Amino acid sequence: MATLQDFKNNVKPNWCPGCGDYAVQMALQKAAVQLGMKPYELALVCGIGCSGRLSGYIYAYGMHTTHGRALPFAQGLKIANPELNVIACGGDGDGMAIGMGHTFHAIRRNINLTYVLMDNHVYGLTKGQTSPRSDLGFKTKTTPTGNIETPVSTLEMALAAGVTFLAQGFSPQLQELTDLIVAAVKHPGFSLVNVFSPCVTFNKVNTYEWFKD
Ligand SMILES: Cc1ncc(C[n+]2csc(CCOP(=O)(O)OP(=O)(O)O)c2C)c(N)n1
Ligand code: SF4
Repeated sequence: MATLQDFKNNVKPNWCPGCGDYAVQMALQKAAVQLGMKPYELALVCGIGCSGRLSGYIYAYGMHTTHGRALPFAQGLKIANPELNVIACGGDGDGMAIGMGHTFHAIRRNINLTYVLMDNHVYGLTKGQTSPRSDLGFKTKTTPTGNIETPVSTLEMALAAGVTFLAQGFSPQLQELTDLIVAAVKHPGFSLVNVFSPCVTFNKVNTYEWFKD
């Protein structure tokens, strides 16, 4: 039986101190242990963004793909090797902006994989522009007078696409998030786990306290 240590590699994450993504990484590792996986039975397929770096920080198969394209890679991988546990990860920009078409169609295609969407309501990696999840009025360098676009509701979009497993977690609630990922992986179809994973550097509005409320 593999332990948490077996899923750790020696790469030091370069996320900012306090970033919500650390806990998502930990929850994924704990879930893999809870599910009795071995590192070679897990493939993490990530998009581009701070969240996309996750595939490099866990000892398992990892693919750091292209922006908004984690799901096409992940679906191809699962079709080619159905034995693998395939988990795709990415940010709200990755999945709800450039990758939105892929997200919608992957949900309705219902291939057996899990998508962990790390939602911080902002583009972190590119230093703080609005994402489709940003609140109305949210001020950034690209929206100096405030965001005028109504945010996308990820969960409603997923329901409209016919999602067969849908959950929402919060990165500081580590055990709950782990349990959600475990249940998602066990689900025999496409599972979406949306995780509120705050960006402490470029989003001073949607903070841990804000998400908690
Ligand atoms: C085709 C393409 N367009 C734009 C970019 C620039 N880019 C990189 S990451 C990113 C958005 C990141 O935001 P998000 O997906 O929310 O992830 P986060 O960094 O917040 O985790 C953008 C626009 C890119 N790498 N490739
Ligand atoms: S910029 Fe934001 S999302 Fe990126 S590592 Fe820092 S806190 Fe996390």
